[in-house]
Amino acid sequence: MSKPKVLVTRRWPDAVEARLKALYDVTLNESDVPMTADQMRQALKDYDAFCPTVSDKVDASVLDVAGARTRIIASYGVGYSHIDTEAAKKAGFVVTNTPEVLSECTADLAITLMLMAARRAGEGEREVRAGNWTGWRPTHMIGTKVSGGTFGVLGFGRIGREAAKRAHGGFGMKVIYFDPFPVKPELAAETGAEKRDTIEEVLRESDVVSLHMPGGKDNYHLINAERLKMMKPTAILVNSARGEVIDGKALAEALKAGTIKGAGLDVFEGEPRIEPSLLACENAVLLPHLGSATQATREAMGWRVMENLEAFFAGQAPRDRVA
Ligand code: 8YV
Repeated sequence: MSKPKVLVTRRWPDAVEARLKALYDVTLNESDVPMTADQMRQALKDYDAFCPTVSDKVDASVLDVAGARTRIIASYGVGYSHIDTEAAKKAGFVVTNTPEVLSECTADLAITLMLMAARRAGEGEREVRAGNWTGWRPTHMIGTKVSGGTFGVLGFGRIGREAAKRAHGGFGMKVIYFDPFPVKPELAAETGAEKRDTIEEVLRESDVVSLHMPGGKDNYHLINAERLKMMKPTAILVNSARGEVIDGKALAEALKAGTIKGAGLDVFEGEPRIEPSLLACENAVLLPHLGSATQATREAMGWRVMENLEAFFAGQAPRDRVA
């Protein structure tokens, strides 16, 4: 029997690619340019499995393809708002993601963003590199103390809870959270996290607000001008979830006006494009979607895609099926 044909839209860690090539007839898209909708439609006709990343917008127009050969769309990443899962279901595609394996590293990055924004690390580095540092002085580049403050989590899933563990265990922060779904008491107990019934309560009470909900239309611009005004003027906003959860223009205005103190952002609506008014904000830390970017995690994500593919082609249910 011939090997299933698999298309991978981005390069993966070497070890995972080697195993993938041993098992399947693999095509790796070597280009750094995301595939076009037409190329993806063609891929769905030519391959048994299609493995996209967050950079590939697999929307209804892509999925509505006559004579598709693909049966599984195995995404490399936990978030899957780049795939229209409703349309995929309707068209008969199985869709999988890679949960759990990237929770720790993404939470680490949320804490990095919190500290960088609170302690003005990006600004400081820019000053040193530009040769503008004139020496130590008591009033130079004063930041915000996070230790002992309140860490507000919006979306208390795996990554949100890992971030809370770090904020609580490492920085003695009180944890509060909002999640539209019930959270098991033992999971909240790990950090003594207190539930709040609304997003607004979390915004009003927190010194740091960390976003950990999925992207997509349900959470589109959840953090808007009105909600930013509910935050403390000393507060820091952190986003390691999805860019579209924040209205970027409203955030830039809030940062400029001093409505909030600072922001740490790893994800952007329409990335890699960045809202120009955000680029102009010294009090925003901007990173290029590095949440899961460690060797160990990127390999683990690859192994998880492999596990899903292997189960699927063995006629079993893949463990991470989301559609
Ligand atoms: C991934 C992420 O690296 O997994 C996710 O949802 O946001 C990232 O950390 C990226 O999405 C790869 O597809």
